[in-house]
Amino acid sequence: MQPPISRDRFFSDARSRLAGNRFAVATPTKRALTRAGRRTPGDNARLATTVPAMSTPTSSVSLTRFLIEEQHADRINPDLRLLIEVVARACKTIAVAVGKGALGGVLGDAGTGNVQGEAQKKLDVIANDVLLEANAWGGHLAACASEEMDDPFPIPDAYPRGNYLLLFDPLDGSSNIDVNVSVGTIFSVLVCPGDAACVDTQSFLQPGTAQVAAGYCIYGPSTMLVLTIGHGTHAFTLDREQGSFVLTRREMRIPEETKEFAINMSNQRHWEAPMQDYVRDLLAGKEGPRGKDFNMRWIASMVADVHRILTRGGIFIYPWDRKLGSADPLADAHPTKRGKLRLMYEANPMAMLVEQAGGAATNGRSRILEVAPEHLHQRLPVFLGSKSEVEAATTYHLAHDAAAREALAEA
Ligand code: AHM
Ligand code: MG
Repeated sequence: MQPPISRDRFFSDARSRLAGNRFAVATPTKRALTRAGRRTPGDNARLATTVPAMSTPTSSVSLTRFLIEEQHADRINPDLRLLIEVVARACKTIAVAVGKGALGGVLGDAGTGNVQGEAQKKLDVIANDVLLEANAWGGHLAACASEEMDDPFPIPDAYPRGNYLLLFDPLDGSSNIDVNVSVGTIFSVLVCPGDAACVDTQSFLQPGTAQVAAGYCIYGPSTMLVLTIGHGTHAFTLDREQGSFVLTRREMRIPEETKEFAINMSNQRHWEAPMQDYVRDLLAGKEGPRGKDFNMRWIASMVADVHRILTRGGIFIYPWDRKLGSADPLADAHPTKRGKLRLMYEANPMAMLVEQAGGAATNGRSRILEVAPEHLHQRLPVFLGSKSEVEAATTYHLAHDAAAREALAEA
């Protein structure tokens, strides 16, 4: 006979099962739940048999437990583990603010602009402050850098300084907030190089391959944290009742092939020739050179688009376009005028997550993680997702460049 099951254990099991998204077994009936509340001798045994497949609480893995197990496996040190926990805690606070919507008075413009000349939303500013405040006193960081701040923010002298650098886009896709579409926080963690004090911009200018952790938190129908520390990409869902992130997908894998692309088609007339060719062939479908029909999705919230791609495959593209400020994609334009998305706190962390899930990420010509940064707020074209599709899009650009070089040599 199975051991008796207490009322608390019964409900905690039910909560764990909801958090773990395992609905394959029978949900306890209302009567069984009522009985659990007013049990009499013998009821426990009956309950145990009424709900035979109830898993024990230990079957759900919290973010804390996941990180401690990674530490035991020597894949993360205690400082980085605690830093990630602090970021996750800040994301929970941001999730609450985002979730309040109009009731919290947090929608609309803040009336200020960021270094990129973009109007800041109230929630951009709130999310930035939450991340700064949460990370200031932990003792793990030397400095933070953010999409919303011109320069790095050194940890104040009043607090101990650590060895890590944290970069973030506090609320990506914030133009979607007022229409109640998913937005998210993107973050990247670097190590302070050499003996530098690490309070200046130069310390942050490291390629994406140097990231020791990267992730995003998506504030959607459920709040999810998707994380890599260089050993796979894993997804955690926020259990709102318990207040903790629970591992719901270990080792996410992006299918290598896809029939779905994500791009803002309204910019088509501003694209360069290889982009025009690539998308023309996608749209030609079965009858075209690609020999298959493609579907299109564009949420205009990178976190949400990338989350879909990590979940079911696809390619996400924000290509170079003429109206972004440079005259030629290959010309030596100012680093902040080479694309729409930012290298240090958007493209690099997303590229690491995608590569760790078996996908690929390029700027149309080379691997994003190997781009040498020149500017904290540098921008670049982004192609990421299903490996073979990213390779196909990249090939269109490289073949175009090779043909242009040949034509130049022959002239
Ligand atoms: P943001 O960081 O200011 O929110 O801008 C980035 C966002 C991405 O989330 C999204 O992919 C893109 O901008 C959408 O751009 P567009 O409105 O040009 O389609
Ligand atoms: Mg952004």
